Amino acid sequence: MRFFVLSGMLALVSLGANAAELEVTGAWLRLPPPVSDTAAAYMVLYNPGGKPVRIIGASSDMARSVKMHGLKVEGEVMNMFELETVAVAPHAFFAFSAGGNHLMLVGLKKPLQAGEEVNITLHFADGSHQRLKAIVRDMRGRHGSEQRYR
Ligand SMILES: [Cu+2]
Repeated sequence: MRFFVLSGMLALVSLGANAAELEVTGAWLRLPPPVSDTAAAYMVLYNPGGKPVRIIGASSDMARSVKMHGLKVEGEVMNMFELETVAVAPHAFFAFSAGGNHLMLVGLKKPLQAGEEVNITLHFADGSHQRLKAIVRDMRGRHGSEQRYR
């Protein structure tokens, strides 16, 4: 009997190790203007595993929903479009970055403060998920390329 309990526990441990997991660096959220209830989040993801990791969505306790967006230029206008899934290849990076793909927190539940950390959860196709923290940065007054997308 004791043997069965032990082997059950080992199975649980190995399941956890097999779940999709990404290395997250530099996760941040742009402090939105006070009138806005959306905020863009950026980060670099690395897949250290041997299988592709497919992100099928994201969520946050701070927002009604979190979308994955891409950007494309149409004429002189920069338009966002929704990404259904994002696949991170084995041993490859994927960047959500200013001026490119990003996460979009929609329906912020309260005003964000610079320096605050916001929980974001990535949801994977294998049913697992991963929590991360993004720090809120106030970029007002800085003239970078990303200013154009407001
Ligand atoms: Cu967006």
